[in-house]
Amino acid sequence: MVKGFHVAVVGATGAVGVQMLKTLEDRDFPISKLTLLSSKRSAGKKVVFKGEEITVQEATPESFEGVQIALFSAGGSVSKLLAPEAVKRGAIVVDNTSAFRMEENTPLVVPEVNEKALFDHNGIIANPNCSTIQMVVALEPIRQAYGLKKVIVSTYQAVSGAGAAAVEEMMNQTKSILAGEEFTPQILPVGSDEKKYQIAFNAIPQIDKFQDNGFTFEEMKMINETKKIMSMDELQVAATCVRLPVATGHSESVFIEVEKEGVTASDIQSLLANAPGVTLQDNPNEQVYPMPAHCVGQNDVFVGRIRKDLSDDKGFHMWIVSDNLLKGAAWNSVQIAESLIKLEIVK
Ligand code: NAP
Ligand code: 3JM
Repeated sequence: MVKGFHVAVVGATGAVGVQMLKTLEDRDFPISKLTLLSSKRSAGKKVVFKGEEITVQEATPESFEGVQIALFSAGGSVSKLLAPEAVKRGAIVVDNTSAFRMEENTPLVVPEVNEKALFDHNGIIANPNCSTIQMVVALEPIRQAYGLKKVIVSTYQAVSGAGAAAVEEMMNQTKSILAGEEFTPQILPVGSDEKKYQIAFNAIPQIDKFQDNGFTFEEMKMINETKKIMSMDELQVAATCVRLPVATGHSESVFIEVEKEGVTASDIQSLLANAPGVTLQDNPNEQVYPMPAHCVGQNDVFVGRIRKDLSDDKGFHMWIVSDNLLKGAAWNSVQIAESLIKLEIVK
């Protein structure tokens, strides 16, 4: 018989948490007890998991007594406060926020790329940013085969990456605009910034807060996390992150420069056709390319529009799409938890 684990999901009622529960169900994850945690607001709410009703509880340090695996996705401040409390009580934490990602003793893991980094954990394992994850899954096989010198990415990010309330805001704005009614933007681009902008029928070139260097924090996450996951401090990375009125599914236009000379677009297509976690959708003659509406609900990273640059022999362009709530968050976390069991890091 497969052993079950006591699993806690922190932020179980959120956009990521809901997908976390669905993924645990779909994967038939070995669970002996499931503890669902949220803020005071949702405490008492009932959630059905595998046909059984579970009551959501307010997350407190004591909530983690006996928990073996804790999946955190309730924002950075909650993780900073409660992840150490979970570790103190013997749990291993998979954290979906940016709270610990760049700490030296915290592995930042995408199993297709650096699963072995899990062995170096000190109680907390960080799940990278959604936009970083889908990009490194597609780029790692290229890096291994041909070397990687430079990455320039522009993102087209879905609203669900900003939480359930942001999706509701987009839907309501859309209805208001179609009905010719007034509305006041309240959430996007960033909850804690003063100005709010319309997302319906718009594109907002700000995700997370601006840093002193002119990049946003989301852009800096992509830059720093990519180097850390690939163990390549010297990699040249630049990012521009843009929010679009798409509910789910992040898209990325990516330019890369490889180290090796003479690589062809079809070399890269063949490589990605057989890469773990990647589905190649690249046939311009038949208008085949990835799109967010077609990737929703799927765990893979979809890659297409692969073509060689017209003036740079080592330059390639591609289009990378994935479900930001699955590979970008819930599936990568559950996949990490599965790796922890497979590698006997949790027993
Ligand atoms: P969301 O839809 O707004 O949900 C937030 C969740 O956190 C809800 O379950 C909420 O519970 C809970 N929560 C809020 N304050 C809490 C508190 N003080 N104590 C305990 N639980 C609390 O947001 P989301 O989109 O699911 O994202 C949640 C977090 O996951 C984000 O803040 C981010 O750090 C991370 N995230 C990571 C990725 C990634 O790329 N890896 C992607 C998206 C999000 P209530 O129902 O009680 O409000
Ligand atoms: C995705 O702490 C917060 O306010 C959460 C901000 C946030 C993050 C983050 O920085 O953890 C919202 C959406 C992320 C992320 O994955 O980086």
